[in-house]
Amino acid sequence: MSEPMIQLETTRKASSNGGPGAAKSGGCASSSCGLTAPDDIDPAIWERIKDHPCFSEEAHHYFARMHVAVAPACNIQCNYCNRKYDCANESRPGVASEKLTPDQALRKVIAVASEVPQLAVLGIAGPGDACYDWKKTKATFERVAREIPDIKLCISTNGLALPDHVDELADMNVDHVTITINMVDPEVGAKIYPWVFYGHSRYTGIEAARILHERQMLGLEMLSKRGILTKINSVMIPGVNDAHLIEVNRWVRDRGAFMHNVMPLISEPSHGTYYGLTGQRGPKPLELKALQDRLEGGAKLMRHCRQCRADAVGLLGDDRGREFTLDQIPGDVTYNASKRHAYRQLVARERGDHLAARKDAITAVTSVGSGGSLLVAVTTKGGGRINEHFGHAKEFQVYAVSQKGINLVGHRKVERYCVGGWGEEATLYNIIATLEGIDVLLCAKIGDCPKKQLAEAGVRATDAYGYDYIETAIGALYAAEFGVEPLVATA
Ligand code: CLF
Ligand code: SF4
Repeated sequence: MSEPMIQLETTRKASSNGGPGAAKSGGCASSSCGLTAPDDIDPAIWERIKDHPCFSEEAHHYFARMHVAVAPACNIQCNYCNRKYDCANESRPGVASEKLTPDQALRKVIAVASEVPQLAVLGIAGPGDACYDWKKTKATFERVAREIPDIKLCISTNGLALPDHVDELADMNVDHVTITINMVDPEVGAKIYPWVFYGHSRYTGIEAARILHERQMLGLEMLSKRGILTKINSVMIPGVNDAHLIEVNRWVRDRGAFMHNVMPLISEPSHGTYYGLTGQRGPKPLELKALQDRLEGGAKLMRHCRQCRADAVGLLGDDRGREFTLDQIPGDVTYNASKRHAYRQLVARERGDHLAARKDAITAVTSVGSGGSLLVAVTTKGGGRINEHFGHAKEFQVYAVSQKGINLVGHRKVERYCVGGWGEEATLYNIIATLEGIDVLLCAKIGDCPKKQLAEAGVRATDAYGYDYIETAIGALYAAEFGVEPLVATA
């Protein structure tokens, strides 16, 4: 296992001596700011989401989740799923995760919680359905809650068996639930679900989709009634449910959903799914973004989902699952809370500063008359800062900045450019293609060679804002581009 990161990487390298963002980073420098809810969030809700990397975009810079694949049985068939792999409702299709018994899962959670200070949430997200394979889900949560009471418990479900377990979820303090809802019209549903298994019988066609739809709506209403925060995942399937998801968004908002996460269908023929084998394509990134833009104003949108594995471990953009396979975990592992506790104290201070700096940056860009806009990619390894070198980045977070504010609009995964101290030419070529449409790339450090090739492709890359908060850097960049008044650091 690699050395855990307890410190936040906030320090500008000696060679990076300032640049436009240097004097502006940090917002309030005092550690006594503490952490209060952002202005646009009810403080009571903030308390419940502030450490959940999926339910709070801001939290995903600081906190990690881990999944344990303990519930492999499923009660429906989705046309984008091949049972050899993980549940594609929550996870990246085509991936087979390590399946565990509840006791093995407990061992793994203890090992991860002792080593990964950012860990805040334990999720059960396939393969299979956490509510249908309920005994194993429940046994896992009960064991883990006994050992690590402050870990948040989270499940993802297709919703068919959900109404049978809402009371127990509430009793177990499961405060975050995801339901995958791809349709509210059974005619659309019949094109997505060939069958469901319900009440000892198998149903097909429109009847199957109708049963699933009714159970999903009932489950959502029951969760809302008990005050459990519910996220809806929808898989965007062009030509099948893409336009229909606008109606889905309305239905779930009206029934109390906290958040809506529209995910792209991934349908590689090699995954062996019905859609993959019949040529059903997934949406292009710009089609997904266009739909998400149309959904703005309805149920709150999640735009930072990584479609992670069913055995993922770590920050959303940095899966450390391979470091924690069962064969690497001692049989007699005991929980050591010290790293998590130290990290939380550090983060509480840092986040207060980050939120203040973010607010300043957004106020600056929204309060000017410039009609300009930029699409900005950033490299980060957490902490809300531009603290990753270009050559080490495995993804770019993409922000849109305009008079509307500074908003995360997605991420783009890439292969690491620098391997063994050298940049790979073929990898750079792919990275440049991945960055299509990006105006500016901000990173902690970048060499002259990739910088020059990116510039030739129309992407201006700079490390002048290295180690600044992301929003502070983007705000300063916007100021430099469009003549906005520079930001003033809060005293
Ligand atoms: Fe896991 Fe899902 Fe809970 Fe998060 S993931 S069960 S809500 S703890 Fe998160 Fe991963 Fe996206 Fe899921 S980024 S796939 S939304
Ligand atoms: Fe596959 Fe998940 Fe659908 Fe079940 S609910 S068929 S595991 S994608």
